Amino acid sequence: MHAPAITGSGVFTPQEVVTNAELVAAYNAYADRYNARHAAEIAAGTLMAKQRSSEKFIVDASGIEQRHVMDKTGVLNPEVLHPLLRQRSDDEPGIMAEMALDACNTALAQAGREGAEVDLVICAASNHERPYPAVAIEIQALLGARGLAFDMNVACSSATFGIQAAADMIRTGSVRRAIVVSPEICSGHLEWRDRDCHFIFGDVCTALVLERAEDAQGRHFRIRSTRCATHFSNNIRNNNGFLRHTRPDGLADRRDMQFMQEGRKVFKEVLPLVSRHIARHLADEDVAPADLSRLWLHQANKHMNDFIGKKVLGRTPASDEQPNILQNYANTSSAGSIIAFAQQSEDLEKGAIGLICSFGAGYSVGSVLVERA
Ligand code: CO8
Repeated sequence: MHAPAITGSGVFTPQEVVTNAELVAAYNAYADRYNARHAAEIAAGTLMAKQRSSEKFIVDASGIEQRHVMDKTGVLNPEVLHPLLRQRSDDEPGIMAEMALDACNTALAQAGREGAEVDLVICAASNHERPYPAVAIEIQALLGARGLAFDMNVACSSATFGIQAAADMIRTGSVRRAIVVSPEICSGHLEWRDRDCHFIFGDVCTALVLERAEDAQGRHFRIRSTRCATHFSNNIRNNNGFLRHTRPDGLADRRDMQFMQEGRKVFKEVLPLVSRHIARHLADEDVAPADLSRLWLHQANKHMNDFIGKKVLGRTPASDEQPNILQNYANTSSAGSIIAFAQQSEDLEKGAIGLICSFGAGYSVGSVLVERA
């Protein structure tokens, strides 16, 4: 058995930023136009008027201040309200592979490695731009990597589940060096015409290099253990599957073809699930909460993270103990906890212990216990 380690991390951040002010202005223009167009039905009581969105609500309810997106022109056009991404030819790299290449190259440079030294690529994300060929295999080819590659989807927990899969393969020796890459184009499956969720998501790509600890070229994080769990719930759901066209209304612009959630239920049900999961993982590893130097949590909601941090540590964590990046990135699904890890881990001293934890649709929860080496 070999000890797996995280030896490099990379984040590709799209250049375009949508502030809450821009988002709310676009949504409110859409709502006003919608209400004007449907004034007669609304007056007759056969249609509900659209309520306006508010910057104050968004910050107070979630802590999100802005998000990065792959295209803001469509997102901010009240007649469009979704990103406009050109159709690429089959001979060009796909958009997810392009984002992935950027993040992977940063992670490989940090690890002191070349693409050709990688023998496993897992593209772990909450949506893939096509079912086949796997996006991971395209990334493998662009990197010049060897071995095998496959796509994984466990929604917000895709990256941590991907880390567990890669770490286990490194432990047993079936692969020597892996990349877990998470290109998340959440803007493409967010319903921007729904004020309950239009503020939640952003786009990004993260990548991690995992290899045997003995192969590490420099400072790294040894993976002490991983733990993944799932519990079925319909409270976060998307029905845009491949059978869509077989349904009688298959081409309709149905609301459930985009991201749907019962946010308040998710909030209430996921918090105890995650707190218990982390507590058991730490206890099984004989790690006391006081021994934890850092918690890199899933980035969906600041209040959720505050609650989990307090529950795990038994006190209010300092901001550097439980860093949040969601104010800048919003929820980036599986990439959120990895952005926090990539951007806020360099300062940790040898021997420091930290925990990456993601949670979300499924429900799913994944935790990775790491030690600075
Ligand atoms: N502006 C003004 N008012 C608003 C707005 C708005 N934009 N939105 C809602 N309101 C109103 C509501 O209508 C409601 O009004 P009323 O009381 O009159 O009914 C009131 O504000 C309160 O609304 P909520 O109860 O919805 O507000 P909450 O305090 O619950 O906050 C949150 C909403 C922020 C969504 C919160 O519930 C939350 O964060 N929940 C947890 C969500 C979560 O963690 N989900 C995980 C999803 S991510 C995931 O699993 C990945 C899925 C795959 C990726 C998909 C990518 C697209």
